[in-house]
Amino acid sequence: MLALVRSIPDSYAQALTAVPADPPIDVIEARAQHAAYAVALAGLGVEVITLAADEAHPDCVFVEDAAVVAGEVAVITRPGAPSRQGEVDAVAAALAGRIELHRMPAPATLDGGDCLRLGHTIYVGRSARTNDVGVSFLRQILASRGITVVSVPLPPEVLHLKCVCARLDDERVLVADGSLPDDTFGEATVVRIPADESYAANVLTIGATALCADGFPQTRATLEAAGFRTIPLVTTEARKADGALTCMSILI
Ligand code: CIR
Repeated sequence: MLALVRSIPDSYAQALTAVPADPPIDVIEARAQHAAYAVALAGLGVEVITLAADEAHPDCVFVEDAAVVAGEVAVITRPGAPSRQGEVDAVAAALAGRIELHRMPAPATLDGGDCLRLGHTIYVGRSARTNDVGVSFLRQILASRGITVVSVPLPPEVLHLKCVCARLDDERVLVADGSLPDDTFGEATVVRIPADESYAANVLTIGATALCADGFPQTRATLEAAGFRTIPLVTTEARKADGALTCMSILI
């Protein structure tokens, strides 16, 4: 497995946030936390490819939003935040030659953080960042590859679908209590965590190991009870910019 990650620019202190970070983002600490994330992935046998930071794009570390990989192809997205749309070129260049690329045209918008894959289904959050044209484009590209795209309406306060849930494996999804209707994920088994730990719903599983946000004991215990070895990672500086663990890599 290969993970594409992207270094943190000095401008990360100006990353998009729903509420201003208090205390402010510490870019040095953010880089240390990001390095630990890359080391954790490498320790699991993942080949980590690191793209250079782009000072013109404060949010560029959140590479997940720039591409959706499924069905042997990658859809290069058109991120919903205009300030982020220029992030995708470097990601597309890094993926070119490794996987077939399809570029999402305007007026479609879609952030990878809205996409959660379980087996042959991708659930796509209809957030403020992802519009119906974006969902339709993804559906059109993936239909011939045996992948079904299901649109999931999101309340306005949820930035991305995976802010409140994440894939555990092809049959199980981790969901923060009270965040989504019970029937959102069809036949999949829903593993619940308490609402007051909802930030920690965004876990990144690699096989039987779960990278999880440090400081959320009930989520960690839930993951271990579900059979995962857990690796807690400090994510305070990603969180200040409304980011979490899956946001910082594209897995191929
Ligand atoms: C943004 O608002 O776009 C970034 N500050 C955070 C993006 C987090 N990405 C993700 O959840 N996939």
